[in-house]
Amino acid sequence: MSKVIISCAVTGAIHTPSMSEYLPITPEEIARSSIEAAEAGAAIIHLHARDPQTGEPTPDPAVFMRFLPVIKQSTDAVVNVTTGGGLKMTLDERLAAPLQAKPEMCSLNMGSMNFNISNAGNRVKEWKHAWEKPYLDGTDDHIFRNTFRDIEGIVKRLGDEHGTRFEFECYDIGHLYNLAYLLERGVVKPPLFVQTIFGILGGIGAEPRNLLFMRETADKLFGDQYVWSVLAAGRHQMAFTTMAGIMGGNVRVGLEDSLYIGRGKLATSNAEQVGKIRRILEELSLEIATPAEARAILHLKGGDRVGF
Ligand code: KMH
Ligand code: ZN
Repeated sequence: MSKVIISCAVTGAIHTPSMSEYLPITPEEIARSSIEAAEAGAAIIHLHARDPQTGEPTPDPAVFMRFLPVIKQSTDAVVNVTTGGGLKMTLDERLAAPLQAKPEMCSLNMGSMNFNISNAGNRVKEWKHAWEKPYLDGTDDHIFRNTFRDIEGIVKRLGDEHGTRFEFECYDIGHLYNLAYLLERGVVKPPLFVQTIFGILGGIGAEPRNLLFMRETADKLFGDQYVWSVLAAGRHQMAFTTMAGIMGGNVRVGLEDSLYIGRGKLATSNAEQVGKIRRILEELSLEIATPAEARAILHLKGGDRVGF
């Protein structure tokens, strides 16, 4: 049985500073939280950047460059940079930092979709920053754009030109078929790292039967040409990642996907979530992959061949 790759998504672009005081915001906080997550057992660190003053998601490569080298110098973890960016960014903005960083991995979202996070701030009593509420409220009219042309452009500009490989973000069954279409045409190369995502409003719901359905569909479409991983939003995070581990899959945790460590209890760090899923997996006699093992499983180019 292959070892389990733990990815940790440390800050994202969904949660806002008023939702949790523990969400890393500044480059220093993002670097520290990433290093702690790697020390706790994450082999892959998935990264977004935020405006250091306001916490608003930013595509600015200069901000990314304040934490990417620090993480690289302090850990052996695989650095995975978002191409999804934040909700209001154009595709060119989303690609600015990845094109400069040329990381070993980037996320690649496998379809255009509704992405409604307007309820994410329901428990917030007082907003710290003016951008937060309108940012979330606007998502009931938001289309997260990822056309076939967009996706193929990203594969060409990052994958073909810089050897970056991808975490294929699949939020619904159709996204698996989109990826299969690209595989058939030779646009993407195996082994595909398929991140199946549950519980985003606009994607497939977080129900165990959907986990089975996504897994069965991916097996049918990709056979032995893929490496399966699971993330689930909010309160479903630990249950779904545990199920994934039992079923032979890999897992993603982190404050991008859930701010909680238990019912009604905020996680105080990314490392706390990594430590929790690691304990659960090890109790199930599963072994955790090191960054070197993750690189071998996913055919990555190596941490010495990046642009930071
Ligand atoms: N926010 C996650 C559900 C990206 O960064 O490209 C998916 C994600 C997207 O991580
Ligand atoms: Zn992300």
